[in-house]
Amino acid sequence: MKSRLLSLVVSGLLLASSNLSASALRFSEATVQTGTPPSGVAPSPVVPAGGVVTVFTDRAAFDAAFPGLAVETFNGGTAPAGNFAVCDAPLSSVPGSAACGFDPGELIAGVSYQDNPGPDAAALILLGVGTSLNASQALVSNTFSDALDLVFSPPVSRAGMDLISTSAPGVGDPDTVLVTLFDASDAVIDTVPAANASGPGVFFGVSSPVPIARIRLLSNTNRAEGVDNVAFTQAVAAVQRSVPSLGFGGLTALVLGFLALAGFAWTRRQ
Ligand SMILES: [Ca+2]
Ligand SMILES: [Ca+2]
Repeated sequence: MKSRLLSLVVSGLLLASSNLSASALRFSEATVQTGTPPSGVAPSPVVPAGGVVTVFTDRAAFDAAFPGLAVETFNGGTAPAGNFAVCDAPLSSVPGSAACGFDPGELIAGVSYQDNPGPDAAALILLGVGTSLNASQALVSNTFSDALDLVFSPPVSRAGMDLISTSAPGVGDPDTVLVTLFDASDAVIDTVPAANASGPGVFFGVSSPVPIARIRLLSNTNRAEGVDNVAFTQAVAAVQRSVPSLGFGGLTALVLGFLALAGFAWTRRQ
């Protein structure tokens, strides 16, 4: 009898919570909450399922391993503090019709942000400062059931970002995000089933031996997931192709080597 009563209570609670989350299908329709502080839940271990990629959970360690990367802050867009702006997908350095105030070329080129399934109009949210307890502007998906895709062209060998997750303005408690990494042929490289995220953001970095063409982020609790402070590098092959120059030292060595050979040949002819 006791166990039946308990199961009824649990069912009731589950129903209540599902009704709560079902009340809004999109972040832009969610009711504003009064600043929910992070609950202090301990971060779960972040382990790639297939062990193919290397995961970083500390930005300082990621920066030390891959120094000098440009960082996309999303701070150049226009979203009111404590509120948000709605943007069309895809969002990139080539803005669409509603690009949340980003000028053409303002976002770092080489990556495009879009909802999945998508891309759709009004599918992205630029969070103003503090809206999800975020320290600065950040980009999340709008429809809760959607994922957020980062599409890289050319593919990248490593990427780091703060993972954001929120269910309504004012809400920033911890969440976990399923991260799926795809190669250029859209085959899965590896997955990270439970990367830590929150309204303020939790760092997640990845390095892959297989170039990454797409990173899909999906909240494990049906929230609006997204990113801030995104850093990435081109895959090694692409970098080598784009840096053919010898530099001054290399050129000097080449000239000296040529002169030495010419001198040797001249000496042999004497
Ligand atoms: Ca930012
Ligand atoms: Ca989602």
